[in-house]
Amino acid sequence: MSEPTSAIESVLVENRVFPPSEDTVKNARIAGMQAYEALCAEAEKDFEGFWARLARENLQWSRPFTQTLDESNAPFYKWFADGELNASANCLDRHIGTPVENKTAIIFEADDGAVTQVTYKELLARVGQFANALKARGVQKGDRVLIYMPMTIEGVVAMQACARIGATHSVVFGGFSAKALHERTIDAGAVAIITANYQLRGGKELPLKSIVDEALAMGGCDSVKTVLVYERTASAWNRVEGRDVTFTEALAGQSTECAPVPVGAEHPLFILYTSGSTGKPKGVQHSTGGYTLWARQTMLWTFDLQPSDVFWCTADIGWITGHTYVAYGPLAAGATQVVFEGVPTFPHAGRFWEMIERHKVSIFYTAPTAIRSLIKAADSDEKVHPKNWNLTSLRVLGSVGEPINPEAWMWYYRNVGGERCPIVDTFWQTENGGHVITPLPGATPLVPGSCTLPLPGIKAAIVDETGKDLPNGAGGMLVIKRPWPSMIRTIWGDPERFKKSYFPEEMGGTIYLAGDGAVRSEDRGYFRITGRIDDVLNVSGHRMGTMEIESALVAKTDLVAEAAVVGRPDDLTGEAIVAFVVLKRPVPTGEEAKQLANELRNWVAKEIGPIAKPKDIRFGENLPKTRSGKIMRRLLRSLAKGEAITQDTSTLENPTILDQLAKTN
Ligand code: 6R9
Repeated sequence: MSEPTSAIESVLVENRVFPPSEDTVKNARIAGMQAYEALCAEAEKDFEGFWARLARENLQWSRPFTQTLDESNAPFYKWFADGELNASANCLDRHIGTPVENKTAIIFEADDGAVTQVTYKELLARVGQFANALKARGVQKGDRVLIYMPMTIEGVVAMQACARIGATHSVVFGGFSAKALHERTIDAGAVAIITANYQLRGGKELPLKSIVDEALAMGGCDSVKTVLVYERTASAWNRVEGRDVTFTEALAGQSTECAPVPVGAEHPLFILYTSGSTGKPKGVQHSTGGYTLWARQTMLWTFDLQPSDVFWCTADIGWITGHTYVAYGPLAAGATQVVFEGVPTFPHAGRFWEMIERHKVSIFYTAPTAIRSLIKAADSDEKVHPKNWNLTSLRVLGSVGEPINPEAWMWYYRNVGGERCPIVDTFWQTENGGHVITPLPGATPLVPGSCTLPLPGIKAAIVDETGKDLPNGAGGMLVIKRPWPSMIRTIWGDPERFKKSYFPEEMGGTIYLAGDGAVRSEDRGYFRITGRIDDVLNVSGHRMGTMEIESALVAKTDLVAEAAVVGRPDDLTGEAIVAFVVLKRPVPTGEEAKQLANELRNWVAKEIGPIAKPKDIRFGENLPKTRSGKIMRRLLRSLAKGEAITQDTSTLENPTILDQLAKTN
């Protein structure tokens, strides 16, 4: 990267622009803004032709498609619908007989530092064998399989094996509770669950299998016939005879060859549950054709992936980022990638930098929350500052999951990227399948804190409530005006909710509403995401519904009468969860309040998972409500931030509750 055009050190860092260096442009896949604009123009001129070309170039079709986009039943768009393919074949088999077959596909680094590598050929054999094991247990095309696994090669193999036989996987993050797992197992109607006895994180052994047992014991999961258990550690676990089988037993005698099952392009590759505005998580359903196309294409465009790159996305396979940029994209693009089991702070907070040096990582993709916590660690301990490691292998950096504040951007740019590596601040969502608004390393002049411009073919815009375009500089709602291949197809089992959540009638019913607020800069038209406009919080890059947490709190019926949850800005985690709780007993104070707050925190961890624990719990004898009984959430947001109340509170039944709710416990 060349010097910033304006080097003024000020808080207005957003004004600084970092154009790509000539060298980066020269060797890039999309070289310079003209190349980017040419692709946008191609999509503008012949939208379907553009996507058809990319689908043919990126994917191997066992039956070519003849129709590109079917809008006849909008917003249930169909892409490449009469074509047939297999996602696993497009990640593995495609490389056999090419120089990629003996290339390292995955460099796995375990929590304890042990390193294992597999080539593409070896990975294909492992996926084939696992696919045969699934078939032997009766799993068929169209079945749903739940995956509750640690970050391991086995986790990726399990996902690929499902794809290979046309089974739809649903990965549940290993930090979710038995209750969350139970809910998802039933909603998906899973026939099998793939798990491990334990997972290793930060030197600790954490249970997985016993949580599966607990979930299945909650009842209503009769569809589950098999639980496959990867014995990650030597520790004992409880076996349920007739239902449980270890990986070793299941794989014994199975051939490593398994022909990939061709499926229609619209066949559901996976369901991934994410938080929405109600208490019930949404099963986001993705397709095989459109999704795999974008997973590969964005690896090439956004990361400018070259054959010699070593790619590392730090996301867990339990999130969409781990689906698209660990389990599918890097493999479809023939990359060598690092898969990491552990956490960034174990055994020390320089682990990421040490691993970049050890594995010569050239493309590094992580979340702002991780960067902020590592900045903090480096500030307090020089020994874990990135300067202690050789990071010269890096050439592209990425950010995902939440807005990156300009200060964190600058630190990442200087201390990790050596002022040499472009940072791609990729905006996208579980529902998008892959990147939608992002800089391109060899083209886009970067502005810290901005995800810059939509990818070619993505018609992103900022509109008001009626769907009318807003001018640059005016904040509004982020929408995508035309369908794109990797978009969500429906909410599993709830098409009405799909329509209602994402395609508002007031905007005509066919425009995708992202649920984020955004603004475009006056000068460049660059997008900056201002945060969710619905009841969804973003804590450390994890999506949490306020209603989900409220439902969990009121489920503690012996203690809680009512609860309201809001977010407040947090320097480290982006947003923090604040819960306002009315107990079925007098408002506690002092030690009792602290103890009850802790009890509720642990309860939420048990109901949803530790990531949903409120940071701050406040007690009051009531919640502030309007005359019609609506909770005044805006008031609660002010209280959460510790701001003075400027809103009209004359309608409050009992204004003294504001003083109660202002106190933290
Ligand atoms: C990929 C992923 C989606 C929500 C999204 C937005 C926030 C993601 C962002 C970003 C600003 C970025 N978000 N990337 N905000 N800049 N580069 O994170 O999916 O878990 O579904 O979250 O995350 O608020 O709506 P998901």
